Formats: sequence, C-alpha cells, structure tokens
Amino acid sequence: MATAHTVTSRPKVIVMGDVAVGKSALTQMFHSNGQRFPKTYNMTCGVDFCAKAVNIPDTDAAVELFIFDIGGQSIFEEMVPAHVEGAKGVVLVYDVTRGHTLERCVDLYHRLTEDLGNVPGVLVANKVDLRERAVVNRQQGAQLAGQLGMEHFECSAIDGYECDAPFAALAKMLHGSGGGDDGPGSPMSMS
Ligand SMILES: Nc1nc2c(ncn2[C@@H]2O[C@H](COP(=O)(O)OP(=O)(O)OP(=O)(O)O)[C@@H](O)[C@H]2O)c(=O)[nH]1
Ligand SMILES: [Mg+2]
Repeated sequence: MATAHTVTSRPKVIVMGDVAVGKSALTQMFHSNGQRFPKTYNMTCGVDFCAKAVNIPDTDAAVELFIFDIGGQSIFEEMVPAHVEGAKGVVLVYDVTRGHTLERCVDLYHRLTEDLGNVPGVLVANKVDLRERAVVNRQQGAQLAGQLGMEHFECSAIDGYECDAPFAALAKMLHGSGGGDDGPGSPMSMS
C-alpha cells in the first residue's frame, strides 16, 4: 500500500537559462507527469507559475515546489529580480546544441548568488535527443556543475527523458536543508 506523504515545506524554486533552452518544456513535462510537451515554441513573457509536490524517498514527507519558470528573453530582464526574490532553490538549464547557453548559466549563477546567497541548485543539460548536433558533452557540463557546487542532469523534454530527476533532487536538497519552511514570497536568505 502507498504511504501517505505530508507536505512539510513549500519552497519557491526558479527555473532560469537562456532563450529557448527548454525551461518551459521541462517544467511542463515535470508538472504533467510526462503528459504535456508544448509542441510549438511559446516564449515565456515574464514568468509562468506551477506547483507540484515531490515525495521524499524513505520518509513520509513531501516538498511542494512552487516553480517560477522565468522567460529568458532579454526584454523581460527588468522583471527578473522580482521573480527571483525569495527563491530557495534554482534549476539552471542549458541546451547541449548551443555552447553559449552553458556560459549563460555561469553568469546567471553568479548573479543569483549575489541576491540569494549560497542557494541549492541543479544544472540541467536539455535536448540530449539532438545528439548529432550537440556541442557540449556530459563531462563538460558535469565539470562545470561541480565547480558551481551543483548536481548535473542530462534531460530531453521532448522524449520525456529524466524530466523529473532535477526537480526531485532539488526537493531532496531542500528537505535536507530545511529550506523553504516559510513558503514562497518570504524574505531572501542572505546566507
Ligand atoms: N529537440 C528538443 N527540442 C526541445 C526540447 N525541449 C524543448 N525543445 C524545443 O525548444 C524550443 C524552446 O522550448 P521552451 O521550453 O519554450 O524554451 P524556454 O527556455 O522556456 O524559452 P523562453 O521562455 O523563451 O526563455 C521549443 O521549440 C521546444 O519544442 C528537447 O528536449 N529536445
Ligand atoms: Mg519558457
């Protein structure tokens, strides 16, 4: 029989990365249990929001992630600080077919740590289905993630490959750190 899980925290997490790396596709695949891959590109204007509870293995606890999927277009840049405020965890996404999108994750990481302190995060290589066009390999991504103190994941939103893994890992980290007990919109942690 399935164990009933109790939501113990509701941290705000942000999904960030360059334009069209697949932030919304990954988020929507995670949120819909692999059912909803957006077939056409709809740029995120500002931010999209969803929430989903993740059960923490070997416990009866669940962490409900309040996910803010932030558009990568520079025209929305001005609004980013407001969307970032109060985040307890970060999902940084790059596209393995465009090397500069990995560099963008490094820039974003440094900007975010200025605002949020040493916030837990994961680095996601998306579009690994496009193997023949890939210019960033697993080792490069994993090495950079290690330097930033993040876990690294390879995903393909279009194939539904590993879309849950980065969110599950982040939920586990936040559960372990006790982060997010005060829910979204709380004051920034400046640790
Ligand atoms: N081949 C492939 N295409 C993908 C994958 N994930 C997303 N795409 C495509 O990449 C494009 C951008 O996807 P989005 O999820 O809208 O990207 P985004 O990062 O949210 O973009 P912005 O909101 O503009 O910042 C769309 O055409 C998707 O269909 C993937 O895993 N593989
Ligand atoms: Mg988007």
